[in-house]
Amino acid sequence: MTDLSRGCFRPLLGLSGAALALAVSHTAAFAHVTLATSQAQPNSYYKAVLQVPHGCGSEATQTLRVQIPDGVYGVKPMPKAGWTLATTRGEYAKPYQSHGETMKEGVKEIVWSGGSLSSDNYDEFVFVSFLSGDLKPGQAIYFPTVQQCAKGEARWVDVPADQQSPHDLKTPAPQLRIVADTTTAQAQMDHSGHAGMDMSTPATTGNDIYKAGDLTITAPWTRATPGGAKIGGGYLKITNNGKSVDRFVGGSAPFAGRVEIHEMSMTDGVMKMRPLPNGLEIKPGETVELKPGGFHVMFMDLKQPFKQGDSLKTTLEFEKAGKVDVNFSVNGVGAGAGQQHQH
Ligand SMILES: [Cu+2]
Repeated sequence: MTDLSRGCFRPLLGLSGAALALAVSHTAAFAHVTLATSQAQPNSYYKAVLQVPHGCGSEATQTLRVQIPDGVYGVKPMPKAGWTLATTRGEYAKPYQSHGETMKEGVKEIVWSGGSLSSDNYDEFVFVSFLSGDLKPGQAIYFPTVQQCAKGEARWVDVPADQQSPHDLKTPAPQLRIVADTTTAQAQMDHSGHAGMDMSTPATTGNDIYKAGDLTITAPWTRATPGGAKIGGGYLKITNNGKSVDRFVGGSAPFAGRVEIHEMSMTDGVMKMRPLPNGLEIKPGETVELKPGGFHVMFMDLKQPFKQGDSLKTTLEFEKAGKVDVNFSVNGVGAGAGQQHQH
């Protein structure tokens, strides 16, 4: 990856009016670069699809640059055939936690260059990201974007001032509205497995019952994983019908690199999750429920997406009852959904 900040790279923002004037053609107002999905929840994955409907006036677009705002983490751009992909990394305004690691820096700008997108054609430029839990519903964040052509450029970098609508701007930056409602954002790249605050019973679950020694395992289920999600949560009930303590210690699955047992809990007002290295105790006569917002099976490094309606064979492992094969039924993306948590 090229470090653009050391080359002839010029920051996107704070540009002079002269270049801006050059950029705007009479068709500009109808040729905004926008995000295909303009709403998303905090604390969730977001797949950004930048829609480019027009060149700089009649010129073909040769370069597209987009700047990543604060609160957008772990950005991974999608390469495009015929275009060279480069990123500039930088420090995050606020570090974030991912799988027990503190991430202090990441991609702050993406550049697709060396292509030629005719002004008569339309194309999309894609990246995936994670939206901070600090983003507030109602808030808008902006992804300033610049199209560069053989002659001139179009700078979609304007951010509305208070009370101003983006429609008042000549060259508005692509906008993402942060929303609270699950249903609005559900079609997007939702965190695949984790629901946080909402302890409600999921809409649908599997109905299978499995026996392993003194244990009864009921209704393993998971959710469809949209987009490129690499993790998924698994939920089930385990009843110990025996006289001694057993322990759910782990498992394996052909579709996942690792299978862990996690716990989600509230710490200082923030939903956090942690692996349980010693597994999960199941006392005699007790039923332990693994559910969104609490204990869960964590499928990591997924090798394939989970598709609704699929049944995913997984081997669960218990200290005393040993190994048992179960099937996790895959429900919809939003099944049992609540607040998403950061992974
Ligand atoms: Cu987890």
